[in-house]
Amino acid sequence: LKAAQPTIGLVCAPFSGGQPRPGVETGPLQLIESGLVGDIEALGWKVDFAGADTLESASLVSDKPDPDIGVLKKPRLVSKVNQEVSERVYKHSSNGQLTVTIGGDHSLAMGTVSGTFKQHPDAALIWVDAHADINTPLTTPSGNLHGCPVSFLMGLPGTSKDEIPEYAWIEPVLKSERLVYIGLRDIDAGERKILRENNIKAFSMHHVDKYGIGKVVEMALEHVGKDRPIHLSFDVDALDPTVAPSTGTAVRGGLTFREGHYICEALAETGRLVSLDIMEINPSIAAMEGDVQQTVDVGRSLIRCALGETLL
Ligand code: 4U7
Ligand code: MN
Ligand code: MN
Ligand code: MN
Repeated sequence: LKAAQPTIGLVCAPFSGGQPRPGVETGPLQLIESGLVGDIEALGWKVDFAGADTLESASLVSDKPDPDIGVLKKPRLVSKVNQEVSERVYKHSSNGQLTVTIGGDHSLAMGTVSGTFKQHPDAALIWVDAHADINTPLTTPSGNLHGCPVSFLMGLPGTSKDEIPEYAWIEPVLKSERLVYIGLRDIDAGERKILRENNIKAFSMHHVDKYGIGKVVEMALEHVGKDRPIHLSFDVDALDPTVAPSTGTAVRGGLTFREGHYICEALAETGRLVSLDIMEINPSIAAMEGDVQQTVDVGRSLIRCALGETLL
């Protein structure tokens, strides 16, 4: 009897409510239209995909008032969308599929990580980003929820059910020792304190320069434990802006094309990747002709590498 063909559960999350710049909600459709599903199938995977526009809550227009909670912007909408994303990711995950979620802004990781960890409570989270996205409702300087998903997943002060009942559905599933960052270079003062106080492992661009990406990924895997299922949440702004220009919060001095791809390849090689996010591609942001195509192409090739393309 032949084993069932391994399957990718593909989730499109056309959502921008976690940050102020319009356009990031069109990232997923661009990835699909450029041929992502065919890419994945060509690697031998089956693709379980409901369609690019099937997330009901993402298209909710602001016909309902959604006043700020403290400084948090669009808090109810972000919560609702993420609850739906969480259910979708969990459904794929519980069917034994490797889930790939394409965003959309990075607040969506509240949903993707919640859904993944419901099926794989012992998983590790590898967060590749220029930013730590660990602001709490009490520390966020912007009120933009794409800078806060990790704090909700860890249950940090300000995120509890009592303090913000709108997010009561998020379980604090993430332990600080199961989280590791790669690519950081723009961290807020409040975040720095949180990283230090919780002893969170973070490899900044300084560490990438010092040790090389190969050693950094090795140390990252060693830190979280070599045998765990892995959720990779990849914000394309981790890459240098010359590599991925079409994104909302670009910061110079980022990962090279190869460094970004190496991370995906090395995690594919472990055979333990259970969930992948590719977030923050914004096709409305372009300084030069070709920027959008370049960024979409990079997103596609990161996904292909994470799904085994370059394994020999
Ligand atoms: B992204 C920021 F203040 N830290 O909280 C904030 F610098 O998902 C940026 O990584 C967050 O792109 C960036 O607003 C969120 C800011
Ligand atoms: Mn970022
Ligand atoms: Mn991010
Ligand atoms: Mn961003």
